[in-house]
Amino acid sequence: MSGVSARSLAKGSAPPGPVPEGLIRVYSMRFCPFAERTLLVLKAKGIRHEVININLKNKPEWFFKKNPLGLVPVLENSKGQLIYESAITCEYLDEAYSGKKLLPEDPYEKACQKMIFELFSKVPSLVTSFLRRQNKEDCSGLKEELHREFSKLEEVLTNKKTAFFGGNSLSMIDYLIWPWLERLEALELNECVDHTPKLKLWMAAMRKDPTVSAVLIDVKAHKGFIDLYLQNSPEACDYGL
Ligand SMILES: N[C@@H](CCC(=O)N[C@@H](CS)C(=O)NCC(=O)O)C(=O)O
Repeated sequence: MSGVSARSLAKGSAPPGPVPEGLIRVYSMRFCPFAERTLLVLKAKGIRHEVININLKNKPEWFFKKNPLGLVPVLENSKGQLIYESAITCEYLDEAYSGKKLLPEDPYEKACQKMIFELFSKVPSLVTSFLRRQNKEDCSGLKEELHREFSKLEEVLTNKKTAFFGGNSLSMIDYLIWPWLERLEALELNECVDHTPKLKLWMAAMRKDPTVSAVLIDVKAHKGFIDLYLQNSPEACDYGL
């Protein structure tokens, strides 16, 4: 019952048992961009993990004991410790596990990544507003706002003169931003990056990364999920299974 492609657990399901020694568990939802951050970091660092998908349209009662906010992602380790909020889960994984360090050691470089994270911070809610808009509602304002937010990211890449946001190799900040850019095509929002050539090159480079390509969901599946999600279907989280 665990695994990245397993059906989600819903209201009435039995709570999962303790996490086996040597594993970490992530409560996720297959199409959640926040949970994708955590999955990217788990994969990039080669951390042994299990995935339990949660039906977010019909949450199990026990899930609120894992995260009082009722949101995915949540990590649970074999000591029963729980960590929620995607950026916190990613930083925790980077600190708690050996292997490739995704956040820089240098305090200034680390601060730079956090500042870029703040520059990006309006994008998730803009994308959600776009997704939830009523069918015929004019979305040109939202598109303009996204256009402006992406200009800020373009400026970072232009000033840094590097292929990735943390330098010339991929690091934590790239994984934190990527899931929303992955969804642009499925949301028919590609025009919002027409004016940002460096961001487009970054997107192409991201797609080539083995971690990103392993975790990536294709456009058709994203669209299938979005259709069911907009219909408020309890099957949305399990689209395609
Ligand atoms: N700030 C949270 C946001 C997580 C979030 O919004 N997750 C969504 C799925 S993409 C969720 O769990 N939604 C359930 C709900 O809103 O009830 C984070 O960074 O982890």
